[in-house]
Amino acid sequence: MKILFLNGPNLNLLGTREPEKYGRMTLAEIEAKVRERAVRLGAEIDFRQSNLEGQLVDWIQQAKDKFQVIVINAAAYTHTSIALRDAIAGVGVPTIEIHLSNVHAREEFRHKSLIAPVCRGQITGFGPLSYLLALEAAVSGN
Ligand code: CA2
Repeated sequence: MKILFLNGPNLNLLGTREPEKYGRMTLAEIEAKVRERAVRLGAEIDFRQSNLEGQLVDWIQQAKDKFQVIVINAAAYTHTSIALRDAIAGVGVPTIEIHLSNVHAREEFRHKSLIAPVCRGQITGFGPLSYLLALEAAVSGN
């Protein structure tokens, strides 16, 4: 099974700034953890990050027939992007929304996710573990 992990804007800064909000692990370190677990679960993963909304839309569209599941931390685009929502709805690949922080415990503008209604589910607030929980959910296929 092939799983596409997508990461949105500013997540390339993880581990370098705002550790009180997002922890001390870099995105590369999170990727390494996901890869390690994926090997154990017999899954193949592709792990990408972009600051550009259009790039994320392109990757979602291209996932059709190549990946069985998309796991996405859309970062700030979660709360703003109709384009990402339309891409997820249009591509028909089951998609899991994830966040490091608990978006519902933060500013009100983070409570609304434009992509949540077209995702299979949402995992929020478990730090890097959110990525591993999403991997488990993807592999379980529920
Ligand atoms: O908690 C999450 O995973 C978020 O998706 C992170 C986004 C935020 O806009 C969402 O509401 C929740 C922000 C990612 C920014 O990451 C940074 C990391 C280090 C330094 C600055 C930003």
